[in-house]
Amino acid sequence: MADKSATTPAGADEQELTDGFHLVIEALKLNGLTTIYGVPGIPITDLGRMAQAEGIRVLSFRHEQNAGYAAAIAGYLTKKPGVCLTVSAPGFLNGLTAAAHATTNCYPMILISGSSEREVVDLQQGDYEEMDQLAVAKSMCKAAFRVLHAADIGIGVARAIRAAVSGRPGGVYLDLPAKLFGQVMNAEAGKKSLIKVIDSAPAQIPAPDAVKRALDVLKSAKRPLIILGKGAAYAQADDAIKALVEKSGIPFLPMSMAKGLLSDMHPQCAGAARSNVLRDSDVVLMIGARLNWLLSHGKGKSWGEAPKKFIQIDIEPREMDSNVEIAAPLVGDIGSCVAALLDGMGSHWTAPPAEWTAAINGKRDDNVAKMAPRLMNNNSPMDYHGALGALRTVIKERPDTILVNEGANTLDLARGIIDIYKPRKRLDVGTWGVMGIGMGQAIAAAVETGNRVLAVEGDSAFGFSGMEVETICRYNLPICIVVFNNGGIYRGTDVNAESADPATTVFVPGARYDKMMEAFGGVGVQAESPDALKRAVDEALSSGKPTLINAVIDPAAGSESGRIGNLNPQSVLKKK
Ligand code: OXT
Ligand code: ADP
Ligand code: MG
Repeated sequence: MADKSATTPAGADEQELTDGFHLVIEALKLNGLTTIYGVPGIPITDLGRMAQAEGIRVLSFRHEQNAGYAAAIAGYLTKKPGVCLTVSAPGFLNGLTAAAHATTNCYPMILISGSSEREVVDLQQGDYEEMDQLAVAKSMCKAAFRVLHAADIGIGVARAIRAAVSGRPGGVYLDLPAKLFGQVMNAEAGKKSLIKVIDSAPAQIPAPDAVKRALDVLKSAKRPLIILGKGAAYAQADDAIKALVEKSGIPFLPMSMAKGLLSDMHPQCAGAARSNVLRDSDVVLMIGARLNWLLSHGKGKSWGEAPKKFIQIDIEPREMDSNVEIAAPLVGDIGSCVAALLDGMGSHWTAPPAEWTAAINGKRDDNVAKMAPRLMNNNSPMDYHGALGALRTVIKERPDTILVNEGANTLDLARGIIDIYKPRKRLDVGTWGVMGIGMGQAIAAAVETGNRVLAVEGDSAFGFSGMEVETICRYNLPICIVVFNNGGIYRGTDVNAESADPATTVFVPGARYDKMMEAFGGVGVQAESPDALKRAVDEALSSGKPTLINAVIDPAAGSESGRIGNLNPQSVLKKK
């Protein structure tokens, strides 16, 4: 309860009082939001202190963007909004990138920022960290709210929670002006003003005729395919999805973060025959995946010439027909939609034609066999395949480890090489292909699940959030970071022939990222061969000690932009 000597309403001497600080904390706790990721400062330093004193776990980061990425992935992993707390203007803007990222990726997250005085901000009189944050947030977030009165804090938090998790999840902004925290009110009335959100993400049952339509289209298929996206992983309907895939006998293609929803070793997994299944399938059932750039918008060369019919399960009706016609839209939550399909399939479902499944399995086995020898090399300096071959074995032996992955070559090759065995064990750059998610995701994964975390990072990617190694050491988290150090963005070999400045894509050669971890009391290791890398990672994951392994990769081993070099615009003028 608040100190009664604070600014009190008339006649308040006799009453028990509360204030904005305490109401925010109580509102979060009442709704089970017991972890905050953030950076302290005016006007929210005391909010963090008090939250910690009241039993909320408050993790202080070195930069708000990383705290925001942590909150966003916490939302993905738990289906509860992850909370990020920032100071006004610049801190808010740092956190906003992550809230926008959460919205883009459909992760539930609440960005709470302190803000400056409305009266001064609105007259643009130059307040400390002045900014109309609500206006800025509106265009980047799924929803944005401001609370001006202590009595409305309960409503504000409840609205933010509902907006973040119901329907298609996303990033929500909650603006709390500095003055709000000190506002005092009667404690009993304050308690009554709080809301425990009931059924924050209600089941959305699909319409029976939509289910029938979907089953009719699926039955008509000769070469069916199921695509699982990260929405399917988020939904935590793991058993129902496995049952649907297995009952249907249809090959499935996991999108990057849906790997492991069913094991990559599952006999129906077509991950290693990606091009073929996209090109040759005739009916595609999409479960929690969008036909965006990652699926070539559902058209063009990679989808082949033959006509294709799409069935799409999504909670967001407006997703349908976003890029191509959806023959059978199935709007609802994935758990309910998959259960309805299973029900409608009855006890006799005809498996897809054997020529189709055999062709896919043949291609998959060919690709796997082609890759196998490349993964066995013990070259020094390492190439990507040798290094990732070692990490692939680590994950096979420790399938509960959560893999965080960013970079270009480091991302694209790890995605194909490292098999994932369990749901939600692969976290990566997501829909935007954003660098910088690494340390925030690693920290939240460790905090939210208690599992070991292996972060496989390009040296450029790591640099975006590298200072958080101090945070990892401070909270003593069981995170092993492997920096794939090839001395640059994509490669470390570019040369600028025109001046003494280095080329734009290269870094200091031979850098020792492992020393950064040692600086804060963690374990640093330099690994120059796949065998040494495997030994070091095993030791780190066994001990649980914060560890950074500087994995020396041949600077010439990567390719421009990894697997997406085709997206680079080309100049019609000759390169110098
Ligand atoms: O079927 P085919 O024959 O085609 O074969 C496919 C599969 O069937 C097969 N496969 C397998 N074979 C055998 N065995 C197994 N197990 C197996 N599994 C699969 O392999 C192939 C390929 O399969 P894949 O990967 O599934 O298929 P494909 O065709 O690649 O899929 C297409 C996509 C689009 C779905 C996929 O490529 C994808 O998900 N891509 C995501 C790419 C992405 O998001 N990239 C990150 C952004 S790149 C760039 O923007 C970077 N920046 C700029 C920047 C960014 N991003 N952000 C910010 C805030 N600022 C700037 C920067 C700075 S990257 C970057 C840093 C890079 O440098 P680093 O040092 O960090 O990293 P290095 O490159 O390592 O130096
Ligand atoms: P990926 O990148 O793996 O292809 P996307 O992020 O593009 O996945 O797509 C995820 C989709 O899942 C989004 O369209 C989102 O609306 C949907 N989604 C998220 N949660 C649910 C849910 N519980 N039920 C149904 N659809 C969901
Ligand atoms: Mg690199």
